[in-house]
Amino acid sequence: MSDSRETVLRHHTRLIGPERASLIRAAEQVLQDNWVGASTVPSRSLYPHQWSWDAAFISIGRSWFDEPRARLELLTLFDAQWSNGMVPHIVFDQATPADAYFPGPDFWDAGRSGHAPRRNGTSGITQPPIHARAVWEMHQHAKDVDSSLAFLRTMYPRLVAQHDYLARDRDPTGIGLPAIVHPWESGLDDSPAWDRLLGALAIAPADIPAYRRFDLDRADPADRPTNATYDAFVYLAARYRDSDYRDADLLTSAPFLIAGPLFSAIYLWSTHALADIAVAIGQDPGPHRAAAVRISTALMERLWDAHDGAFYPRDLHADRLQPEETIVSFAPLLDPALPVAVVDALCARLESICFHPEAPGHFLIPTYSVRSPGFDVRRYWRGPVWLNTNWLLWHGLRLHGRLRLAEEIAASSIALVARSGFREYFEPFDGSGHGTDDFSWSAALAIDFLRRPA
Ligand code: 2M8
Repeated sequence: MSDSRETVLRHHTRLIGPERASLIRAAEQVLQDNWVGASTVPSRSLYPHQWSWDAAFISIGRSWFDEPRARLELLTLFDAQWSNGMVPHIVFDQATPADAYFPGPDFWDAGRSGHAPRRNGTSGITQPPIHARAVWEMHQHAKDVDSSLAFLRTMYPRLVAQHDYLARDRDPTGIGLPAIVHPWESGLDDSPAWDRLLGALAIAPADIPAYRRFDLDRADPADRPTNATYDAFVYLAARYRDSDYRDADLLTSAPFLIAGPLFSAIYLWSTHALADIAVAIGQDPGPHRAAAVRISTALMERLWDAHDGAFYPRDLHADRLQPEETIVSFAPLLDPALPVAVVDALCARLESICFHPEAPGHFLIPTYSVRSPGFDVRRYWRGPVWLNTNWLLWHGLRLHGRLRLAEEIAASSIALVARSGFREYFEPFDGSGHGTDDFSWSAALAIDFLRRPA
């Protein structure tokens, strides 16, 4: 490790020692303040409903200090699961005013699908399936083991249904990985990873339904996706909705159809968790273990670019990889079966100047290569550091014994929230906070970073 990197690590570690307890208390307070009765809003101002992968991150953090509410969070989410197994990306709070968030329940009109549980109570798309992993991680440190086992038993069939849906209905070209139909499904909405595909859509203005953004009333426009990006988001969501969410028609109803490294790697990591849950409750882990082997093989065969030494999303219409130096490329570190040479290649890239700014006061890991012409220090998923991607990489690196780099990422994450509060995301060079404040998953994952044993 270079001297400058030792300095980065010392600089950040120094920030956490004496402040640990008060930082944990402050994070717990954010989660308490954002609790709305049976779930947690990501942010009171910007995201006033329940989001799917947020709920998983939030449950993991909350489970360190309030196991019943952590479990209730996921039960609430899965109560809105569709009958085909799809876990919706938003569960709407019916008491929240219609102008609090766009697109709201009327836009999604989920009742058009025969699978939606209650008319218009959810969105019509999904998000990365990290829930089985969340349930298993919570069980690892559960103090009330009986209640936790009962929770595993309740959740197991629902989680299996979620995974079955992705395998059965979301693999239109049979590549063995789940396809997503919208950047919102990726969780990294306006990542440059999708730029080329969105740019090629050639959307006629008449095909974009009239809409009004409410996020710009509540957030700085320099932080949020541009209006042109939103036009594409709304167009794609309307196309899928207008097919009545019929997954059998994906090849025609979803102009944006990709299999991505982050969504797929999370799916795989959760498949391993499903096997562990099955064992804990006396079910057969065999089918999950077999699925994990298949997904791991498909990741390497379909998303690995041997020439670049990187994982990229695959456009399923053109059957072509979409090379772009974004954070999604590193998520396959969550695969325990990843060959050592591939782990080495990913770590080398992570430690390059593109993703590892090497000066004291700089922070890891930017969501886009700092050397890319489109790198943006502030805008949403186009450069800033996010705690959830850091947390995923931290786990992936620990899985492969890359402890020094994992520790650097943890230290950097903690330093960011200690310095700037539980903001939605952070500028990598000065650590300033952006997006909404009191953001639930930043608080929840800070707790997990601080409390999980080394
Ligand atoms: C962001 O996405 C929503 C749309 O789903 C938005 O921008 O309005 C993303 O960061 C997403 O990953 C996250 O789940 C959501 C709520 O925190 O906000």
